[in-house]
Amino acid sequence: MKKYFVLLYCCLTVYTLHAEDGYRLWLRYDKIDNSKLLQEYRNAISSIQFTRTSPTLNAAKEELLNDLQGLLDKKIQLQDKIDNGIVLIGAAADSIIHSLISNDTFNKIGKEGFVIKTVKRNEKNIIVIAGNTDVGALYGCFHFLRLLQTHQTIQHLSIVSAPSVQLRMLDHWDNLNRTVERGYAGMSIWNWQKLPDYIDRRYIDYARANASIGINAVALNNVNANATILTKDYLIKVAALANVFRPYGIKIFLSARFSAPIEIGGLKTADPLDEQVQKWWKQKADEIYQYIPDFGGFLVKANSEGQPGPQNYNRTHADGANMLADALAPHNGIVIWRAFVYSNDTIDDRFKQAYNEFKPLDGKFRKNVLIQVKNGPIDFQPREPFHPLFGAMPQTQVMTEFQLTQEYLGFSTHLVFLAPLFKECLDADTYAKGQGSFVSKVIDGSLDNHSISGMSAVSNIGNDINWTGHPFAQANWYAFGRLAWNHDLTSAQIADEWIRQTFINDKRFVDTVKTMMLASRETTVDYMTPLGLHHIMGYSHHYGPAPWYNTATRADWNPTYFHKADTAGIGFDRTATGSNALSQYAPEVSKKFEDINTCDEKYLLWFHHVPWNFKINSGRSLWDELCYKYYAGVDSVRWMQRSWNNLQGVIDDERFEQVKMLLTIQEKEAVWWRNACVLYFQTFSKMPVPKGFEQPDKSLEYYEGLQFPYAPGIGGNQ
Ligand code: GCW
Repeated sequence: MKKYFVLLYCCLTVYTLHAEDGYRLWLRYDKIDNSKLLQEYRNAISSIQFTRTSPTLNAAKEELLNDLQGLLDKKIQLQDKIDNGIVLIGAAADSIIHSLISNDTFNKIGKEGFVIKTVKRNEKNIIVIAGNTDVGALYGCFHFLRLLQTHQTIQHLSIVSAPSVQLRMLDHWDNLNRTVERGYAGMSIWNWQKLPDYIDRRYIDYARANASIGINAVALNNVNANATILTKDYLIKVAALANVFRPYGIKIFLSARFSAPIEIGGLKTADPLDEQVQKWWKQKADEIYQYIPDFGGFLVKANSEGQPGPQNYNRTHADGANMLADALAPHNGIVIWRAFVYSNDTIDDRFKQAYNEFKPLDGKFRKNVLIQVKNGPIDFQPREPFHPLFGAMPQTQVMTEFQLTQEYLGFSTHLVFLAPLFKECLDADTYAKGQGSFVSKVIDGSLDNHSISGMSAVSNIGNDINWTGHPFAQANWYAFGRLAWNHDLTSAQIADEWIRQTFINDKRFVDTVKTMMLASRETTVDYMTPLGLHHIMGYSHHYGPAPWYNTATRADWNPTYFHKADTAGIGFDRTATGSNALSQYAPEVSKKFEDINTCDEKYLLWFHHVPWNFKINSGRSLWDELCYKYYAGVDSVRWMQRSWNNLQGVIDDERFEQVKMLLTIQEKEAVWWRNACVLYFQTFSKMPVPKGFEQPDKSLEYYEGLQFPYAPGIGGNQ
């Protein structure tokens, strides 16, 4: 008997351990734990009906059957006649749907939008979920499930929703050997060796997760690309993934290595104006579309950080992009050309280089080219001003590139909710066409009437059981998808939804965790790079602080290049007396930053070399304020720890403990950042750490001596 109990106990433990390992992301669909709501939902939903079958509607059917059964804890039937409590799913062209939803409504939702509406038919209450396309209907189903998971009422539904941008894309920096450049969540989820025959369940769950938040495109491989992905053997593997993703509305893109015609095509050149090269790419595109008829197109990093590109042949970025665009155009494919370029030879401020390179090319790109611009001018720092290319290329479709993987924000051990960072960029006013010319309007195409639009983000996904390493890093994947769908959502709304779906709807838990999440980005800025500091992390691996580092082969890979601390002060003068990077913005924008006395302090050291004793708004000297911020950052992490610890027992122990351990690491590393930076900058300011603050317990030499030969995520293009 005892044996059985032990066995049962073990099974249960294994079961619960597995159940709360984070694998299910926000797609949990456990039984609604509020009895009143459960009753409401059970009354409203008795069975589901699909107008037709199609691969996408079948995916929706499987999703609804499983998930509703989980949420309502009752068997959900498939029906073929209209009855009370039916959820009816289909597309505009289906006659029954057409009879229930007006044309007007369908006109509002475009190709991928959806409507969810409570209607009456023959005295029966039914809920219609429909799109103009099946994928729209699938998105509607996921939204409907979200309503239930977040405990919304589903009486009198009338939801009409359409995406803000067309291309909502994840860029994986995954190498073919399964290492992930800047990946901190294990190896690549793409198991190239087992593809095309072995379809890992993860591929399907990945597609479900993306579809649930509207992500409709993925670039599978690193932008530091290996041409092998374009060979037949690999295209067959890619096609197998495309088959899994297709029902979920996801298109595949590949990062194309510009020199592929040489490396895998046997040509002597990759010159975009060479006819043989053009022919090679056309044939390659034709071949790809044979395997993947809905292939999205190419993502290209060219003439950047050692990657080959058109400039190797004295051609422009437009020449390079257009050649690929011409090869893809017959198949409706597109080219996403990255603007992350800074030259090896130019000594000009790195901030300015992408703009200098691309602005003169405005209007020179084909219609099926999108220029992908990082949110800020340097490189995914904890805080950057918006990239001056937004609004500067009205005749070119420009899209954003965000970074979910936390290369500069604590890898996968720091809890940093990135929605506020994304919003800061999207809500920034470029003044390109006067007040109100927000980055969001540039990239959704509305400011300049573009026909394609997009938002992308570098993925933070790996084969860790919980996908992203840190349970809270899942929130960044989620937030990106939700914002690409609707850039008007607030960070708080997104956090709220995510917490409810990923953990529980308990008010105290939701409120506490939301407050933590919303403060977390500013907290990280404070303990890493307050007041506009940037790029002061460890060399190459980017782990931890190294503001002292000054021996990189290029000046602009050195932290000292960016902070410019000396005995007079600290910060990069980018006004007219300095690099004049500010002149790349519209005058209304540069006006906000150019005066040291009125510049928003969050960006102060981005634009000014500020004397140590300069009085800033708080009344403190710059030095004191810098210390104050670094210390406040650490204090906030400690506050997060306390808040989290108070939640013990409210959620499962497994994720509770994981987050607790990770917060301990975050606290240690926040102290490391603070101490290392304060001690180092103090060698210039020669001022004391203000009274009352705990004094660093280690020396600057200690911090300078730390080495991390095996820090994760270092790149390559294997
Ligand atoms: O953020 C930097 C990274 C590189 C990356 C590069 C880029 C893929 O340190 O690892 O390379 O940007 O965006 O191309």
